[in-house]
Amino acid sequence: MKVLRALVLGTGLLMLTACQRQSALAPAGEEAARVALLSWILFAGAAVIFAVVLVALGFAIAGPERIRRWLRAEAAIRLWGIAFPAVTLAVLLGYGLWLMRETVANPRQPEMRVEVTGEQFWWRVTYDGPAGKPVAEANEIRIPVGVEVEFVLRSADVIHSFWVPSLGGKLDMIPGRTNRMWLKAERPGIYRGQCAEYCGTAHAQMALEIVAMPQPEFDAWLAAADSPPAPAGEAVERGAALFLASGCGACHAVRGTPAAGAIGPDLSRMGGRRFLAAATVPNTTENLARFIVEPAALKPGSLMPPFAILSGEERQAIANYLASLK
Ligand code: HEC
Ligand SMILES: [Cu+2]
Repeated sequence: MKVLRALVLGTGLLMLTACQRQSALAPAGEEAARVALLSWILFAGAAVIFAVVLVALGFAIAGPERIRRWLRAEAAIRLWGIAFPAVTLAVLLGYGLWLMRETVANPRQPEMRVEVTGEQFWWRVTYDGPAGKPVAEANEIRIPVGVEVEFVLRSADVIHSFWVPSLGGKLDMIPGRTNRMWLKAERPGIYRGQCAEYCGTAHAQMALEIVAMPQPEFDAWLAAADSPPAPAGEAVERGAALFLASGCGACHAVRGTPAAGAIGPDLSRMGGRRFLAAATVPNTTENLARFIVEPAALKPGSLMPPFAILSGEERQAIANYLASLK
C-alpha cells in the first residue's frame, strides 16, 4: 500500500514538473527537444531493465531450481553482469554524443549574441546594442523567437551554471573561461532558469527568466534599452534624488544619470522586470522597498548591503522611482 502511494505520488510529482515553465520535459527549442528525447529514452530503457531485474530476482528467490541454476551460472553473470551493461552504456554514450553533436560543436555563425556573467547571486547580461554599444541588463534575458542566440557565459567569482531547461541543457560558468552555448526559442513565452551549480548561500535564489518575444517587439525593446530612460518625472523626483544621495550609484547604474556603478545589477530598466533579485520575488514596489532596507530578509545571503537608515517614506520613494524605470 505504502509502495503504491509513493508510486502514485512520485508519478504525480513528475507530471507536475512537466507542466511548469521550468522543465526539461517541456521543450520549447530544438536543443531542449533533444535533451527531452534522450531523457525519455533513458527513462523507458531504465524502466524495462528494472522490470527484467525484478523478474530475475523473483526467479532467483523462489523460481524452479533449473532457472535458479541458470541464473547463478558464471556464463549468465558474464553475460548480464558485464557484457550487457558495457554494450548498453557504450551504445547510449554513442547515441547521446551523436544527438548532442550540435551542442558540443556548433560551426554556425550566430545570428545574435548575449553575454551572461554569473555573479554571487545574480546574472549580469550584456547585449550588442543597435548602435554597436553594449547594453547592460540583469536577471531577465530577452530574446527574439525563432532566432538562434549565442550565449557567451562567464563567471565573475565562483563556478555557476546556466540552465534554462525548456530551452536547452546546462553549461557551467567557470572563472577565467568563456563557454558558449546556442539556444533557440521556437515559440514566444517566458522560460525560467536556475543556477545549477552550488555557488554560496543564496544559490537557490539565483534564478532568471528568458522572455522570448517576436522579433519586431524585441528590436523595439532593445532600441529603447539603448537610449537613456526618460528623466524622472515629478512624482518620482524625490526617489531619484534619494537614490543618488544614498550612494546606490556606487554599485548600480541607471543610464542617463550620474549613477554608474558596475558592482551590482544595472537598474536602468528595473521597473520593466517581472522579478526582483534574480527571480526571487515578484517585482512590486512593496518588495522593492523591503529589499532595499533588508535584502537578506527576502534573499538570505545576498551581497547587497542593508539600508536600514532609510525611513519608511524614503524607501517607498526610492521604490517608486525604481518602478518607474522601464
Ligand atoms: C555595495 C554595493 C551596493 C550598494 C551600495 C547598493 N546595492 Fe543594490 N545590489 C547590490 C548587489 C550585489 C545586488 C545583487 C543582489 C542579489 O540579487 O543577490 C543588488 C541588487 C539590487 C536590486 C535588485 C536588482 C534586480 O535586478 O533585481 C535593487 C532594486 C537594488 N539593489 C537597489 C539598491 C538601492 C536602491 C540602493 C541604495 C539605497 C542599493 N541597491 C545600493 C549591491 C549594492
Ligand atoms: Cu550561482
